[in-house]
Amino acid sequence: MRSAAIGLGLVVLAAAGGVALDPAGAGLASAQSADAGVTPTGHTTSVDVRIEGMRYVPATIEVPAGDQLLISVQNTGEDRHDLVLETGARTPRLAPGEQATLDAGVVGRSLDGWCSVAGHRQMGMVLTVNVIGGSEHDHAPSPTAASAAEDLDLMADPGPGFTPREARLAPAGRAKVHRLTLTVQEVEREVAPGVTQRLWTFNGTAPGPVLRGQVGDVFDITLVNDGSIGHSIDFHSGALAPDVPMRTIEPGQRLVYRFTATRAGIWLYHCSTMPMSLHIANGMFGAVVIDPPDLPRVDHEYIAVQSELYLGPQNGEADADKVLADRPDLVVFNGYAQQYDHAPLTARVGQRVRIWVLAAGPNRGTSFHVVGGQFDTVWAEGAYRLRPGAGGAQTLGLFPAQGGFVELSFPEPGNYPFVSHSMIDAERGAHGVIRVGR
Ligand SMILES: [Cu+2]
Repeated sequence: MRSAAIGLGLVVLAAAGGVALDPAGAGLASAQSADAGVTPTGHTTSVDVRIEGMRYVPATIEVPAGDQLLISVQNTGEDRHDLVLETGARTPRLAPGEQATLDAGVVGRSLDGWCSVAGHRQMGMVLTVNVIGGSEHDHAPSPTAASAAEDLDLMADPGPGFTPREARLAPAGRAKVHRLTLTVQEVEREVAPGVTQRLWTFNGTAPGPVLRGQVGDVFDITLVNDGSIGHSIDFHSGALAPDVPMRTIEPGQRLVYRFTATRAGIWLYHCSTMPMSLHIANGMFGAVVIDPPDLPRVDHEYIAVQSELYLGPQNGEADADKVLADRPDLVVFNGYAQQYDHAPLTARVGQRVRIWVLAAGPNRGTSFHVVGGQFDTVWAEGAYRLRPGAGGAQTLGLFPAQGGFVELSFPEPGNYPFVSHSMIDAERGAHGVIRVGR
């Protein structure tokens, strides 16, 4: 029993180490689909491919029809990568400096290859195997699972397990040093009625936790990567050299990121591992609120972080092709489509309400508007744009990664929707309600 367990451990270790050759399994399986009925020559073609950054060098390799193809892959980059052929033959994930040999079997047709780390193929990590004297390159796309967007119905009610994300923003408190561990966790979360995605999160939610403090506070953050690929974090709320604290860490690793919040704002934090578009789209973002000095007390303080979702299959990760094409299925506040239609924010007539807004993206800004309301106060990107006694404002316009707050009070009871007045985004889920009572 004990020796069997140890033996198994060794095999797994060797595969995870990335240097193990799998002479039988992968090679035989791929030979059946790569040979296209060609007569084997009995020769072997060996090719060296280096990974440099997000590229295979060379990116095109040639093999005579009927030869067995061995591809030696050396990862000279700084992140983990692999090489997968359309036949399913693959290397393990290779850490920087590691090497593995992929046995493509006997090759009788041209083949596509790519890196299977999320988003890397879309960033150009593709390899073409051209066969000389074989059949034409078959560009049949690999079959993909149906998108969860097909199950999307924004008129539907959320499931019985639905709990709205708390939009009420707690006061900053008195601590001058904020110590927090942010753990990257891959979790399945409902993002719209009937639609669940496998998100990459900071501490299990997207957006991640809201941090709040005063100008001069120190934030001592430990990032732990419990995910399955490399991740990182970038806090806009502190100025520092990004080289070390914003580095990508591999699963199982941790880093310490310490910054001083020297300026007020509602600041974005996000994973900055490539492709950032995909890492943010799949849940890796959040807000740091640093209060302007002498921020007045109000009756209600809310926060709305807007982001997009590019739906992959049910329970799957974001669709990297949709991210690349800038085609979101949903635009949402605080991670769930129209959640405050189902669970409205509340206020009373005449009370002052402050709403902090952050456009987390990855790609879309917001034109934040309250239907039936007018803002008498607008603060954005470090300064008041409008204060009571001057004019009024109808929207808070924010580019991606910008933030601010608005203040207003309501003249009479009713249900006041809040939206991004980029109307297609309101119709894609950036919509909620403030229920105003007497
Ligand atoms: Cu990430």
